[in-house]
Amino acid sequence: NVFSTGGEPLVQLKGEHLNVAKISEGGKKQRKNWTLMWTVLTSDQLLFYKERQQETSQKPGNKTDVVLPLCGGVIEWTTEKSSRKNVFQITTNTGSEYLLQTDSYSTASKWFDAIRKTIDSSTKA
Ligand code: I3S
Repeated sequence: NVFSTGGEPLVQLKGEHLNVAKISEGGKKQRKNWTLMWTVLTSDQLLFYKERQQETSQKPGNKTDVVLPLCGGVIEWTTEKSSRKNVFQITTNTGSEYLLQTDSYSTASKWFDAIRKTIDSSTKA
């Protein structure tokens, strides 16, 4: 379901609610605080919104609460950083670390695969 919305970033994966916890910012450890965020994957960024977005307003700058650049990032599954299941970690090229989690393995792996592909393609670009 890849679609382009007229000059806005190509949306690879439409919004879905995922649990998100930032555990490090710029290499500095943060207190873990899981938050349910509406998550959108574009061609080179992951966007987190506190509130569910309409498809027409899925663009950066429009009440985007967190923009996570994926170029140069690393994604890996982790069983050590949380007791929750289906947790994967994204490390940005500036050394920020985010955990993402959802109880559905198929949802988690769908996001994992899509983000990994996006990291690969935006890093090569
Ligand atoms: O890695 P931690 O510190 O065990 O993570 C837990 C804490 O973030 C905890 O909050 P408090 O530090 O306020 O107690 C959360 O409630 C837990 O969910 C965290 O552990 P999990 O295993 O859920 O990531």
